[in-house]
Amino acid sequence: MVFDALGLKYENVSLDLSELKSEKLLKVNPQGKAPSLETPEGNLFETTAIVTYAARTAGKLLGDSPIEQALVDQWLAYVDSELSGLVGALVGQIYGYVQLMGLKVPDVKTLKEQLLPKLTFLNSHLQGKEYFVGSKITVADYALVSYLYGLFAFGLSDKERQTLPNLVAFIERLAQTAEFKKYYGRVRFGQAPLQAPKAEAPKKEEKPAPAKKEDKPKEEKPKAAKKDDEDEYAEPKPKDPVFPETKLDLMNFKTFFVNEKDMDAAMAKFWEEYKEGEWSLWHLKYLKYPGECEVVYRTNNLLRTFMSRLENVKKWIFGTQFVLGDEPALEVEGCWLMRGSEIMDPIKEIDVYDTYKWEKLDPTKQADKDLVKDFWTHRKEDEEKVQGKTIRTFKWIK
Ligand SMILES: N[C@@H](CCC(=O)N[C@@H](CS)C(=O)NCC(=O)O)C(=O)O
Repeated sequence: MVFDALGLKYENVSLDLSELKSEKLLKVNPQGKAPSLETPEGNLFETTAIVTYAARTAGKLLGDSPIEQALVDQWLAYVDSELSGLVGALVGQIYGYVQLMGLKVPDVKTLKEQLLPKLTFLNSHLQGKEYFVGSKITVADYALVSYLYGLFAFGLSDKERQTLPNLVAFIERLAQTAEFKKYYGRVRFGQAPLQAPKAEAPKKEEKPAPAKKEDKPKEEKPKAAKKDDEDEYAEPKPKDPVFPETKLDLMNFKTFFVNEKDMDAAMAKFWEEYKEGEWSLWHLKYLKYPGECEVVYRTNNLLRTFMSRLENVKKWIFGTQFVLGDEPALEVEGCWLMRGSEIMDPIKEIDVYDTYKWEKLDPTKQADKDLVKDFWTHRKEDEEKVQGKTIRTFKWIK
């Protein structure tokens, strides 16, 4: 956001959690953490250092006088020391990556109790003000809104937000900027706080491995470091499905596709690597009940619930998922690449599996190839269309 606001040129590289400790990233940030910045003058880590470097380079967004500059530093330090840890732990649990990374943090309720007095303090500071420092937007505002938006959207109830009206107005003010819209889309506040998913979904009964086996499944080596017996959900892990061999490396492909600017080149590479049978392509459409999918923010909740169930199958799928159309006739649709030629059991076991219509695509048909392209090459919310319907919400399945 700050780089866009400053009009600086940059390249944004998205990484999967698993890539954080890769050799490539460790060269930029020896801690293997995001964000990190490569510059011709040297590499940087720590968000605050990165945004102040950018703002100093452009000579903007840092305050107009020594006292304003010091106040910007003050709020950046406040974000780092008072806010980021608590918000990161709370929102990180709701998003599920705290559990994925096995981090030990206090529960959501405890974190919220610690956060609410700080939010009240920030809310009072904003009384009668539009921005945190002076009368213009500064990097401090971007730092604050980055932490506050996720928390306000997914972690607080309507009632809690009502006690913090200046902060809600602040988020909505920042949300009008092109740079906010680019990263977060339209501002939306959930009706109720989202529940943090459990560390591991409770396992269903183990199914016998499929009879047909082209190649032997790899023997799972016991992982010495992981103490499953300490996990309250510890049960034998269901075996991974067995798939025919493939040369398409899904992890590399995802990184390539998501970052590639030339969509024709991205699609051409995909069709080159795609082999029917090793993989299959699916069009998904949510089966609405009357009264559902009428309002974007509620339909987003529905989409989010579905996405939160995909954690265990992500390693075998890639694609996009959308809320499409106009209120009150929205659709939730997606197009996925999936390992194997049929829908794998772990997907069929997802509790909301039956609420979608799953249509297998036939890439020998031009219309089905066009559909994949349509779903995978359009992302701009409220601007672009997919299947002739305006994109309201876009999500990668990756
Ligand atoms: N204080 C650092 C925090 C960086 C950080 O912890 N980033 C998280 C992602 S938001 C991360 O990379 N975690 C991976 C890890 O700790 O291994 C900053 O603001 O840049």
